[in-house]
Amino acid sequence: MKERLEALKAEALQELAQVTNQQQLNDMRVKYLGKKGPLTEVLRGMGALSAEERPVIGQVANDVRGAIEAVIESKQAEYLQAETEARLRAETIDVTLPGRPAGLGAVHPISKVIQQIEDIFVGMGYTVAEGPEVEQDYYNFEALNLPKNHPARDMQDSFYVTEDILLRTHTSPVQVRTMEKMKGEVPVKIICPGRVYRRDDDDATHSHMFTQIEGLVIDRNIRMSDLKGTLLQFVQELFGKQTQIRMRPSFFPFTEPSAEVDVTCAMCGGAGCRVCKQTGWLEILGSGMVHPRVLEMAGYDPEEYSGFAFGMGVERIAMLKYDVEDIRHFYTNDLRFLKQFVHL
Ligand code: 2NM
Repeated sequence: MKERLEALKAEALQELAQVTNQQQLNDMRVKYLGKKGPLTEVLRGMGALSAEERPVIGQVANDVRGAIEAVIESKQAEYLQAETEARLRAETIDVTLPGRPAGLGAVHPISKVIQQIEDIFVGMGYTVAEGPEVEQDYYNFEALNLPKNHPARDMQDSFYVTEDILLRTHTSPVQVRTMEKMKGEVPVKIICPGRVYRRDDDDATHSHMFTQIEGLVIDRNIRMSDLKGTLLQFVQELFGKQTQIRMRPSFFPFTEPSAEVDVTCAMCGGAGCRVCKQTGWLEILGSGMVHPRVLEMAGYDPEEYSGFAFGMGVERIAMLKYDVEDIRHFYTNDLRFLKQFVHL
């Protein structure tokens, strides 16, 4: 029996030496150490042995089992280590590789122009004021010298929420609210950027929603020349030092006198081109001296104080600055359009 065990050990160790993978090793474990294996069979036959032989053979059987197990365990450890190493190799991350470029967004051209205009006026000592887009009739019309049934109210056909509440048609109500808050204190020196709404049919140059920036200055002795000098300084910072302005008489219910302001066309320098329709001039601003009734309603004595105000459409300025031919490009959010402003 001892010889059978030694032969079994030799056979197992020789066969184990040929094993090259985990599957074969599992098979060997079952074959030699399993319940139906030869070792179990030998141990089961030990009952037939004499009392002297039994411990001797038992010892040999245990040694054989131990030797086979030792080889299997050592191979098992070898495979586990090889598997771990292969996994680490496969899952290695090279942290020194450059990252994938993150797509950079761009500031929307309208936001860009708002920021530029705000910077220019902040540089002149103005404060930026904002207010609600859903506004009361009083602030949008009444306080701006546009009483009920005034023809200018039809001129700016509005979006009404109720009989008394509407989407603001200009940012002037923010200026009225600011004057109210200032309670007659001077100077008032503000610009008001924001969205405004008018019931127009959309086309290449009109939108029912657009962006306006209005300015207001109130103090003692504010004159038309202050308005003119301010606007000249403004357009020269925005369009370039060579820019000139001209003022033409106009009408607004909330200013008297009123003037439209034209700038020399930056495209052709005033020679005449497609953009300025051969006139050399571009209309970009409405302006005037604040109407005494507007001052009075907002709590400023028109005998002591005067002011100027102006307003402009941001989209129109952005269209001129960036040579955009259709206002609807600003709202369509076509990435082919927006991406052109990444580097601007
Ligand atoms: C314009 C043209 C002329 C204007 C007037 C006022 C206020 F509130 F002070 F009366 N704010 N803005 C004004 C004047 C706006 O936009 C074309």
